[in-house]
Amino acid sequence: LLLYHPGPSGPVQQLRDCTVPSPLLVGPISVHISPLPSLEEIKEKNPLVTLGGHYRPPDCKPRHHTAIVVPYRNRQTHLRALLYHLHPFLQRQQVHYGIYIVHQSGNSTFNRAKLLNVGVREALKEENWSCIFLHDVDLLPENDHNTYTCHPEYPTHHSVAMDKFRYRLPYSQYFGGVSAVTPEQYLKMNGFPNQYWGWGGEDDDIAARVRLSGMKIMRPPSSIGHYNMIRHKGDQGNEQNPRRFDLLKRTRLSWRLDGLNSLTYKLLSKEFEPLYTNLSVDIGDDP
Ligand code: UDH
Ligand code: NGS
Repeated sequence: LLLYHPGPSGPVQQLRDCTVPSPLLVGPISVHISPLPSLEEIKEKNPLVTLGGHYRPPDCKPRHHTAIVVPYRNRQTHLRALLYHLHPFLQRQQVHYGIYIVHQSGNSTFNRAKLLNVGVREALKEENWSCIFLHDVDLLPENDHNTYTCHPEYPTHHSVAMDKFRYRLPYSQYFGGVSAVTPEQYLKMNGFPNQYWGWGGEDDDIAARVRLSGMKIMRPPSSIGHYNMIRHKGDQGNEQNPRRFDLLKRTRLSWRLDGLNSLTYKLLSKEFEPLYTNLSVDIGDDP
């Protein structure tokens, strides 16, 4: 039911709050789709998504405003699969959302956590998001009861049951894959480390920051936080970081100095694509 009242500049639509849980949820979903549709086809299946990959539920007032931030380089088919699954998934959850792809330009060593810092900062410049999801491009959620919203007090780790780990946590402090913070939680932990160039450890550093800043990690039930990882080989330019163990030993000392408060980068372009906002960024190189 819609209610209308006249606003200062003509009639303003007043929507009822969206109900919780969303009546559109279906539970477990299959993510095995082939052939993978083109971006054009995905766009056609999601007519209410606006330029830059934004969406608001059309017939109720959303309770949540979630930015999805994806660290990215050279994973085109994964990106297409993610967009194909995530748009309808989030629409069924009736959240107001936007998808930000943070593309590391150039050939310097990949730096996932720094790209996430950039994504959070740029997303918050654009809108007053209440929740920010940090989302690997190759992880497809398999149950829409896994809602893409934030816990008011503590960061949440969502990818608790990935097929590649036989639907279990690989270890209790694991924080990789898909996780979420509010802007307040993000500030409290001084964001993420900027110094992890190459594969490994940055997610463990983020988990340590949660603890060191006086918070703890929340998780959805393991039966709900199911993810399918798209299989792939190791990436060029993201070789194992031999320094990760030394860096992790120092997180207790470094987290206040390195993070959101020391972040520098050059935003090369911001493109409003039909299904996502593409941020191309120069984050420098491994010193
Ligand atoms: N990513 C890219 N491009 C790259 C590297 C990483 O887009 O070249 C992004 C992407 O969102 C990916 C995330 O960073 O999902 C994490 O990358 P990852 O390689 O750490 O993790 P992933 O789960 O693979 O993709 C883990 C196994 C790969 C080889 C392990 C080496 N020991
Ligand atoms: C740990 C890594 C994490 C990584 C996790 C899962 O050992 O960064 O394995 O890796 N920590 C360190 O290397 C210190 S995976 O099985 O996905 O390749 O996320």
